[in-house]
Amino acid sequence: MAPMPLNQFLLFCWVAGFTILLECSPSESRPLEHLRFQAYTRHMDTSEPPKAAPGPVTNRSWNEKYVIQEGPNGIIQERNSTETEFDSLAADWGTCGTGNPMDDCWRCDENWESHRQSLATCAMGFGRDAIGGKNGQIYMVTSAEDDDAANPQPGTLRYAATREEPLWITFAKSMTIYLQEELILTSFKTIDGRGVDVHITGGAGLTLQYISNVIIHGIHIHDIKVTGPARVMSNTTHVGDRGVTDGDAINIYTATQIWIDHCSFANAADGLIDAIHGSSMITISNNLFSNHDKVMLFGAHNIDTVDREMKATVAFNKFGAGLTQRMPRCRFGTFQIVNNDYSAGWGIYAIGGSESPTILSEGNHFVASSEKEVTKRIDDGGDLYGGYQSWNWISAGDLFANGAYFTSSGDSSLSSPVYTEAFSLTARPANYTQALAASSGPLSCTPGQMC
Ligand SMILES: *[C@@H]1O[C@H](CO)[C@@H](O)[C@H](O)[C@H]1NC(C)=O
Ligand SMILES: *[C@@H]1O[C@H](CO)[C@@H](O)[C@H](O)[C@H]1NC(C)=O
Ligand SMILES: *[C@@H]1O[C@H](CO)[C@@H](O)[C@H](O)[C@H]1NC(C)=O
Ligand SMILES: CC(=O)N[C@H]1CO[C@H](CO)[C@@H](O)[C@@H]1O
Repeated sequence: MAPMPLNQFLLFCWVAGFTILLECSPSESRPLEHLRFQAYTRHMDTSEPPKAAPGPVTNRSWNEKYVIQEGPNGIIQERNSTETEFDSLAADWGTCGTGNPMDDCWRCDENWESHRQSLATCAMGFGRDAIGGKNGQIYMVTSAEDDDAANPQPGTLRYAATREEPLWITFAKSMTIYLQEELILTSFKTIDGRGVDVHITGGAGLTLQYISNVIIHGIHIHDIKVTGPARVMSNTTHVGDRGVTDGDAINIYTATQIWIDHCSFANAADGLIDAIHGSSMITISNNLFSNHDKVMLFGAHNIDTVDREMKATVAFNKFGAGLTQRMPRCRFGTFQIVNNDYSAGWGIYAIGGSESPTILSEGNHFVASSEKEVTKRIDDGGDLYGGYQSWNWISAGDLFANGAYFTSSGDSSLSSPVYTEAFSLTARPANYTQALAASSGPLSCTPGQMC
């Protein structure tokens, strides 16, 4: 298919209506994810979107009406089916009708508690290869204590997080963990808060440095403070002298294959999630953010050209009340920001950056409050790389309300290689974004029932 300007492309898809999405694909060379998950609709139905309630998914009628499913052979077929047909499709294809593709991968499994590690196959976006503690043992945290950061006691989160072997870390009961010092994780760990209510609050946050393959799912992290200097174990063979922390809820430093899903974040001394200094292959999905100034930072410095390699996906998050800026703020790298709910507005800007990052904004729902512009190009004193006009920022299929607007720049063709490179998962129509992000944050999960 010859490249086509974005507006013509969208019109084509609109008119094409029920034709197979593949034909609407702006590029033939998109990664595997595109082929695997290009289900879902381009029907552009204008009826009211569903009000998906957080909690168990029991009513599938919405998906019956809208979803197009991809079959086992990669054959995409429109589904206009009855509930019975749906159930058999769901069984065949492992979907469950939340409409949210990552959730569909696991949320309808009533036996989620005995299949915890199947979550590790559900990541999408650039962090899709993050396997966390898959194939490791389940470690159950029994104590909320954090008495000795240099020599953690068995049963604590810090003990589990610093072990050498892969671990799938769960919690015996609901608990509030006050971390005396930053919690430094090792590779191949999952922190899985499903079934309990875990809050990390009042003290330090999490540090993911020089590691890979971490999944953090279903925990609350809030009211994080600056801590240190201190001696902190980073793995069982190393206890280091750490300086004063920034006070991030999660600090990702030179780390890759990271998936942060269904967590809630509010209020920290510095960023809620900062991924810096050569970090990459990150997916931040289904999280609920609220009450904070500097929400999410990708790349910290105007001289960190190593961050040109950074790739991150920000998908299905809800940016809630009381947020000011950095949803996210990007430097150098390549970012797909897709199907996020920005309906609570933003104080200064939603999506911004410096040093010519590539930004592909798709299917987001932006509702401005007093500040109308979604975007902000920030002169941080670094190289402008030919000026703001040449930075590749594009909005495709976003929904704007209350005067919100996105200022595009650079390449204006969605089919150009620069945006193909930024593509990591297929956007759903922005009309559905609020419903898709409605169960953001930790889910309430009961053993024997769907989450
Ligand atoms: C499912 O939702 C639809 C529309 O919201 C409603 O008409 C129907 O009665 C619901 N079915 C059940 C079993 O709750
Ligand atoms: C789906 O349903 C609509 C109306 O209910 C009908 O017009 C259409 O032909 C159906 N499509 C398929 C593939 O069965
Ligand atoms: C332990 O941490 C130190 C300091 O970060 C690092 O140099 C070392 O390679 C780590 N060891 C292992 C086994 O990961
Ligand atoms: C609720 C909502 O935002 N509905 C919109 C869905 O998309 C159509 C077509 O773009 C709009 O007209 C609706 O307002």
